[in-house]
Amino acid sequence: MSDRDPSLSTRDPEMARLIADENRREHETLRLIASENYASRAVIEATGSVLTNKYSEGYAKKRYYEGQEVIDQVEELAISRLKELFGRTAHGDKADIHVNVQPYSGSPANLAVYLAFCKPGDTVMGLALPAGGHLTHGHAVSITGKYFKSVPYGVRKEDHRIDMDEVRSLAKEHKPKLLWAGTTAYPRTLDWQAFRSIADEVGAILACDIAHISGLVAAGVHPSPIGIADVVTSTTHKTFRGPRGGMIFCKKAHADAIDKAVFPGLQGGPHNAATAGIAVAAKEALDPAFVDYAKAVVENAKHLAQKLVDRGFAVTTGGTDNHLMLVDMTSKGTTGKVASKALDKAGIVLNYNAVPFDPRKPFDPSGIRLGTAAVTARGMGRPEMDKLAAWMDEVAKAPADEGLLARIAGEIRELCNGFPAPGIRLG
Ligand code: DSN
Repeated sequence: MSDRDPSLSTRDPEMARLIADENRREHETLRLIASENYASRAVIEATGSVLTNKYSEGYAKKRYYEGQEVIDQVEELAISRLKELFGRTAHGDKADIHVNVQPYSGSPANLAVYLAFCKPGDTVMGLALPAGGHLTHGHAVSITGKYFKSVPYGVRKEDHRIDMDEVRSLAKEHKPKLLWAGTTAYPRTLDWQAFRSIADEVGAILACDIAHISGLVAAGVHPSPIGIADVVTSTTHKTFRGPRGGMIFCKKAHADAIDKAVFPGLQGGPHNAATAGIAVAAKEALDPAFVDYAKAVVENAKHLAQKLVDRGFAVTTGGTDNHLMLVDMTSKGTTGKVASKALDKAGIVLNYNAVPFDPRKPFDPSGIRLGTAAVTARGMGRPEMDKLAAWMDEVAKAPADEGLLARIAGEIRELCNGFPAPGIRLG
């Protein structure tokens, strides 16, 4: 059998080597991209299983192909675990939570919301991308900005926080069909009730995108919009620590519209191996240790933000309430791109990012974004955040000093050896 079905390293040594290289890279660098994490070995095993072979268009007990006796259980297990997990911190009637685990990722989940509730040309509102929103919340280059009339709201110039007065006045003026609350680069707690009351004042559907913070929401470390919003979307691979995928929570009154929008509206067969990985991640998040993890993510982020402020970094809003922070590198005499490329060489992996009211272009902006979800998954804490702030300071002062970058990369490799990452297999 092994001759007919050889292992990856025998069948395709080139790809096996690339995967080994990525294992090593992920082991020996500090992963600070705020939207990334380490999925556990168990999640990776489920995601790399034979479940990938099966087509199962439809939903449990209503499929378009035979042979679903296992897949139905996989999907139902994922849904029941997510209901239990997110029901813990949801508002109102826990029995009124419907879950769809079939979106391929966060963007398709968000598109399903448009398909369920809007017609092309309808007005939608979301946080502007340069202020920390997401492409699919109506940005001009996204289908959501091309097929819908998008009215973006922003953050205040003085404190870079979402201006709920602006949201209300724009909503009253433009009467959106759909109001998005959700962010990809915003370090502060979102006031779901405030969004709810604005949506109610203008008769809008309220959709909350918790892709970045779903692990924090599940753990009760960030307030939950479930039970407040009409619909809540998320990816499954950020603070939630699952495989790449998407999920949608909604009130039962919207279940039919959401399910039909996902399939057959937007997608064909669900990615069943990803669904299994989501179920495993939900089981892991139901463990009390996950609450400790989520609290540690936020504590590390707050600590790191303060250490960066102490070293003269311009952290937007002065700190963070969640897992991420945005830093304007202008005061350090450099740009986001120069800094992120130099930090990458030094083993500190993050992304360049626009900061609010950034005078520079999105492909060469002023800031960087970083988050603590992945380093916390390795067990790192305050002492490692202190070291990280010191290394970042050194790099920011001399981003072209190749010797310095190589020295720090070596120190980080050594640090990482003491903090094995979940799911990483060094061959
Ligand atoms: N690409 C994700 C992020 O980095 O925030 C959002 O989809």
